[in-house]
Amino acid sequence: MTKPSEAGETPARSIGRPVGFELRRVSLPLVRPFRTSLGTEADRDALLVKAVTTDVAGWGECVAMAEPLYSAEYLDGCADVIRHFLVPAIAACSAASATAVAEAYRHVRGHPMAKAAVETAVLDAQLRAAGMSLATFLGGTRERVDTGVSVGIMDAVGELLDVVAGYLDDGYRRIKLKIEPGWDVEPVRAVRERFGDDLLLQVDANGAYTPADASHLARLGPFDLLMIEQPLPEDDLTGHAALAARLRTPICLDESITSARSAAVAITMGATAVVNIKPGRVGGYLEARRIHDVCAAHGVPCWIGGMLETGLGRAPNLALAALPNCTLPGDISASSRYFRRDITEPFEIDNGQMAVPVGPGIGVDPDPDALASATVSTEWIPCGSRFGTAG
Ligand code: NPQ
Ligand code: MG
Repeated sequence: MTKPSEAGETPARSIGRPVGFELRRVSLPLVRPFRTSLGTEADRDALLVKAVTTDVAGWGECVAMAEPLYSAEYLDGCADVIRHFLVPAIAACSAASATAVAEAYRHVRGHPMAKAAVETAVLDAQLRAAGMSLATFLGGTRERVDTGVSVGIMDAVGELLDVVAGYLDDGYRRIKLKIEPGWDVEPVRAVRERFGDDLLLQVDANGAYTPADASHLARLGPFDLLMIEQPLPEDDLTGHAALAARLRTPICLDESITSARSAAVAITMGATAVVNIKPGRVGGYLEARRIHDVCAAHGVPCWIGGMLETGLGRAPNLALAALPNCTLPGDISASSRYFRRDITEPFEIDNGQMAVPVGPGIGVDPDPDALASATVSTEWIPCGSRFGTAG
C-alpha cells in the first residue's frame, strides 16, 4: 500500500533557534469594496508575523478578518492567542522548524489562522536557512499556475458584466461569482449568456443558503458551473451530502474543511466533490499539504482559495497551487485585483498564469517603504519572555 509522502524536510544543521516574533498590523485600502454574503469590506486589515531566529527571519500572514465574519477568528483575537499561548509554547522549542513549533503548540485548541501565520513564518525562516523554496519543500510540480478571480456581489447585473469583462481582459482563466439569496440565478445567467459556454465559471455562497433552498439552487444546473462553493453553513456536512444528491452542480466545500480528517469525512460522505484549500483555515501549509494528499488519494480535485492576502500571503499560496492535484484554477489573483500598492513586488498575470516563486522560503520580501506606509502598529514578543531574557 502506498502512503502519501510526508511534507519535505530540510537539513537539521541549518535550523536555528527561535528568538522572538514581531506582530505587525497593516491596513491596505481595497481598489473597490468587496461584497460577499458575509458583508462588505473596504480595507484589508491583516496581521503579519515575522519569526526571528538565531539564523534568518521569516514571514507569515494571518488571514483572519478584523471581525469574525468568515470564521470565528478575528485579528485581535489571533494576536492575543499568538502572544499568550503560541509564542510561550514555542519558547520551550530548541529548533525553529515548522514541525517542531506545530508540535510545541499542539495542545492549544482551535485558532488555525493564528497558528498558520506563526507556522508559515517559521517555515519561511527554516527554508531560507536551507536555501530551499516552499514549492520544492511542498512537492510542487508546476512553474506557473492558472489564475482565477473572485467577483463580489454588485448592485446591478450591468455593473457585474462590466467588471467581469475587465477581469477577462486582464487574462483571468476562471471567474467565481459571489452569490447570496436574491443574487444568484440572474447574475449567473447574465454572465453565461454574455461570455459564452467556454468560460470557466463557478459560484461561492459562503454558507448563505439552507437545505430548504435546494430546489432554488437546482436552477443553477443548466449553466454548467464548475462548482457551487459552500452553499450551506460550515457545520452542515449531512446537509451538503443531501444537497449534492439533488444538484447537477458539483459541491465544493471551503469553510467546512478544517483539517485532513474533516476533508476525508466530507469526501467519504459525498458532501464534497471538489475541495478548496486555504492554509489559514486549516492551521498552515503542513496540514494544507496533507489535505491535498487526502484529496489526491480519493481522486478529488482541489484548488487554492484566497483571503485577500498581501504579497506575503499570496507567495506561499502560489507554492501550494503548484502541487499536482491542484488541477483547478484557484483564487490566485494579481496584486492589482485588490491593492493599488502591495507590500511586496506586485504579483502579475502573464497570459492568464502566474509564476510560482523560486527563491528560498516564500520567495518574496516586503518592500520596506510599502510595508512602513501600511503599518498600523508593531509589537515584539521575545521567546524568552517568561524567563525575562531575550531568548
Ligand atoms: C472565500 N474569499 O473563498 C473568500 C472569503 C472572504 C476571495 O472569495 C476580507 C478579507 C473580506 C477576507 C471576504 C474570496 C473577505 C475575505 C470573503 C475572505 O470564501
Ligand atoms: Mg469560499
